[in-house]
Amino acid sequence: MSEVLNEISENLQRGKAKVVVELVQKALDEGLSPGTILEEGLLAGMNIIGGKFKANEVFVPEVLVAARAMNKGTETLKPALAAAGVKAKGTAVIGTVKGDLHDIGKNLVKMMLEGKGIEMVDVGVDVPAEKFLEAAREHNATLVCCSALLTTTMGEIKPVIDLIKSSDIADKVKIMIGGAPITQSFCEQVGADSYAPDAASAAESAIQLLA
Ligand code: B1M
Repeated sequence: MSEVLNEISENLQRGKAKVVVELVQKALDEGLSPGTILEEGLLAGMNIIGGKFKANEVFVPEVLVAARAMNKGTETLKPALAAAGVKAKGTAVIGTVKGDLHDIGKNLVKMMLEGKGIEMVDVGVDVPAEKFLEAAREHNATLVCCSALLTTTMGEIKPVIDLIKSSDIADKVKIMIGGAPITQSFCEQVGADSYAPDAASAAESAIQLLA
């Protein structure tokens, strides 16, 4: 692998956003393709962080700074990616359900999915079912991600699923759910397409759902 790609991956893992931006520009100047810089530099680094997070080797602050470096690097790369015709792997809507204001986990999941090349539409917190549906329609999303952190708000997930599954876009949209009180058996009970216990697993699951 090219030295500069290695450096991008390593600095991204350390959360050095400014250095990552400089290295992405250097890689472009050296003539590396934007797709290669994305896959073998930025995404490679983010995948390592995702694995370490899953294994409890790094924690939320490290993931957040790495994700910020990933976002800055991607911003630098975006014009070149668009020019080279590298397409996003799909669009997903993400939000925390109605009555629930917790957003740290949701933001982490969002960043990890962005790290996988998925275009994310963040509808925020305290999101009613109708807003998830409207955003999915408006942005032509094929994945809706619902986060819930309270036992009192996890019941708001089913109305989102019921509304989407009974809508005109039911056939093309998959639903992924997660958050501290959510389990696989709850996922099956409410009819979601997938449950992920953490942000790294959510990113893997999203890629499978979008495939
Ligand atoms: Co709140 N809170 N909180 N809180 N809060 C909890 C969740 C709680 C467990 C604390 C406790 O009592 N031990 C408890 C819930 C109890 C229960 O329901 N059984 C609780 C409570 C009760 C409350 C209030 C009701 C307190 C009150 O006012 N009396 C209130 C509710 C407000 C509301 O939402 N309406 C409240 C408020 C708050 C703050 C505003 C102060 C703050 C939120 C700030 C913010 O988010 N911007 C807050 C916080 C910070 C917490 C704790 C301490 C931390 C949550 C967190 O961010 N964790 C939490 C206790 C705890 O978890 N230790 C607690 C880190 C984050 C990375 O993890 O969100 O689990 P998490 O996300 C993980 C996974 O769950 C998963 O991936 C993430 C990364 O691995 N995941 C997904 C999450 N979403 C996913 C979606 C997916 C897939 C995976 O697919 C779509």
